[in-house]
Amino acid sequence: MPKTTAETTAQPAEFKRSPAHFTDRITADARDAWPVEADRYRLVVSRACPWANRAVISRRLLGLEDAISLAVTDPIQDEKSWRFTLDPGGRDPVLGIAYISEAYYAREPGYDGGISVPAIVDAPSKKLATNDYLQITLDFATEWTALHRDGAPDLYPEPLRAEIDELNDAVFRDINNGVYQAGFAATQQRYDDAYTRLFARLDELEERLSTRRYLVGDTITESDIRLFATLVRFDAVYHGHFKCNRNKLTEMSALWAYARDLFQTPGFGDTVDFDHIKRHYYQVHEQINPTRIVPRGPDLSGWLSPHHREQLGGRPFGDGTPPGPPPESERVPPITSAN
Ligand SMILES: N[C@@H](CCC(=O)N[C@@H](CS)C(=O)NCC(=O)O)C(=O)O
Repeated sequence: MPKTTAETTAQPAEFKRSPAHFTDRITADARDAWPVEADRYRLVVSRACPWANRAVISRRLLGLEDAISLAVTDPIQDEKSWRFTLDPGGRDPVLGIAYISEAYYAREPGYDGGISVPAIVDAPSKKLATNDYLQITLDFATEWTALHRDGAPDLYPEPLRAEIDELNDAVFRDINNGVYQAGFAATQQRYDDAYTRLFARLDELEERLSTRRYLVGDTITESDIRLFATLVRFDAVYHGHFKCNRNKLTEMSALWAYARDLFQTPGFGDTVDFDHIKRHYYQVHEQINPTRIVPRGPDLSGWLSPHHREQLGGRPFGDGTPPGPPPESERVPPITSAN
């Protein structure tokens, strides 16, 4: 099986996330020589990946679908990493490549670092522009504004940035990355530490979200996107596979209602493919699931149940409006009572 970032970076006693290697930014002023431009770049994601999911949600909320096209990889990597086996002939129809690594090598011949999604590829040159997952969504929100849809929300409002950044750091450390640290811990101590930090932070957010609809301010922001990407995977993957099992998300009433509220908001649940998520984690991380058996559960129908969070007020899109439905070619399988 392929080596994942998690495997290749797992230290004897601690899970280390490798820093993004290609940190160029795509900006309005082209300061890194990558100008914001419609119909030029391709956003390559796995629907399994929480970091990529953030970029897909931001793109949906901001209405950037027409500006930057989407390529979805097979959820199962092989020894050459993420591949386009879902596409006819096993090649991305726009880039003409079979593996995302080809765009990394086009950018830097001889590159031997990690290959990861999300990745933004410059379609004309077929070169990777950036794989800086922490910056991609912030730049969608603040640099791609000329290409936003009418009614796009402000996902990174200037007056709230300090609060958003501070919260995001804590959520990254203890939750987004915390679940990986628990799952890939190689010692009891490291696991215990990650588990303790994870649930302490979830308890804190449970409290915070019991009186407010969204994490910061009264509208959806970058912080909600980041937390959602982990929460939506929690019961399906992290609870069992990563041993984050003090309780399920469905047992934390405010967080569960908050996650459902977002899931049912256009731009969130319509980006989530539970089949890709489950197959990726359970089949690729062979060292923690040697049989590679993918569990049947959990029952997903609760994601569509009423959340009653409107009672807390809040204006999901601020002065803006929700996005329309996703393009036909980007639809994910709906939740049914069978899954
Ligand atoms: N680029 C970052 C974050 C993005 C990331 O970790 N993406 C995962 C998928 S969730 C990935 O592509 N890992 C490489 C692999 O699994 O082969 C990193 O290298 O740590």
